[in-house]
Amino acid sequence: MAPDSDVTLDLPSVDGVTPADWSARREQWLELFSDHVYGRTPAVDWTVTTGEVGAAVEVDGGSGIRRQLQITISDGVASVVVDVLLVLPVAGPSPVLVALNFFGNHTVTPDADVALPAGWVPARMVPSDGHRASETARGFLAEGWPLDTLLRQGFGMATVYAGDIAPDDPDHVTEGLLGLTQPQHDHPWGALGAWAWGLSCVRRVLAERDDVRADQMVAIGHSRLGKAALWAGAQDEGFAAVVSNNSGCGGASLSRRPVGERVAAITTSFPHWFTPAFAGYAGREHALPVDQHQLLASIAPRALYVASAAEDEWADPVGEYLATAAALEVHQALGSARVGYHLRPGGHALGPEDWEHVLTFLRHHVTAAPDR
Ligand code: GTR
Repeated sequence: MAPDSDVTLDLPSVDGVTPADWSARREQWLELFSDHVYGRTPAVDWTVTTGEVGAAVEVDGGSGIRRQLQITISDGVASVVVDVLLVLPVAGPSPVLVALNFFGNHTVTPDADVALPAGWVPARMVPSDGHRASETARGFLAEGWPLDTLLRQGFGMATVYAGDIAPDDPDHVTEGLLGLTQPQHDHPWGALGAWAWGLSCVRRVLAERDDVRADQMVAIGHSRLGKAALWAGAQDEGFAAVVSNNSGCGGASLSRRPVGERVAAITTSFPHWFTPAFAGYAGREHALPVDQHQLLASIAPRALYVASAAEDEWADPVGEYLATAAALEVHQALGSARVGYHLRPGGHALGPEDWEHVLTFLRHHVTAAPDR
């Protein structure tokens, strides 16, 4: 790990939060994140409709049921279709983890009837047909998605291809929600904002179901999708818990720490993720009026879990730890200490060890705490 800088971070203060002023403080921080980092989540009256496609299928020897839902979001002129792969324990109602995936629902399970994304997909890491989804990628990432383990522990999982909501490419990003009619203003949202909105949209749709515990919904994501999970959970109090894995810059790690990925690098490589103002803090992160510990604090008093990997220097695991520790003070001021962190050996990935710790945390602090 890179040596820690001896620069004083001088983080924006999170001192003195009380239950009485919490809602105002949190609102203020969310506004700052909107204006300077992620962009404003538009207040729009898009129509959201949901249907089920295909047959419900028994999975894991009958312990679970897999469904495919289709959410259509329309501005009256154009619409965006989001495919949801939903796996639930037969014995419900169940807590549900809501997660975006990088390459398509068909990559998280080998099951032949899971729909391929219709739109643009990245042409890296998994097989594709140019920028179109390919059958050869079916189940390609299934090892990272332990659906059977989740089912056996009583958890459901809803996953959506992030590109259904906003394709992860500056030239294609408007082929999702960013292409729908929305108010124009000085702080437009980018892909991270859209992905976060998508997570909330899925949560709201699932919360209506009898087989889902609406009070035990968890936003979870890895890396760029961990950044989106944090921003979703910070804004949407309907999430009972938020989990970020190796989310790094613009996620759980502190922007002010001069370690790993910084504003200049991230806004150059991924200009479409943030509101344009964020790039203006390149090399002058100290001028940001917020830092990421306030994002983690904004989730309080709901449960928060941050996972880091020791060799993932690009995500600055120490920065992720320091942000979590700073946020813990706010969670404690609000009477909750449901904040977890782990640092495991190894590099950038959401692997079995991460899942094990995350599920243990959720079982203890979210789903099995009748006296909370
Ligand atoms: C990297 C990016 C990180 C992180 C990562 C990922 O290229 O610099 O911010 O999001 O991608 O999503 O895997």
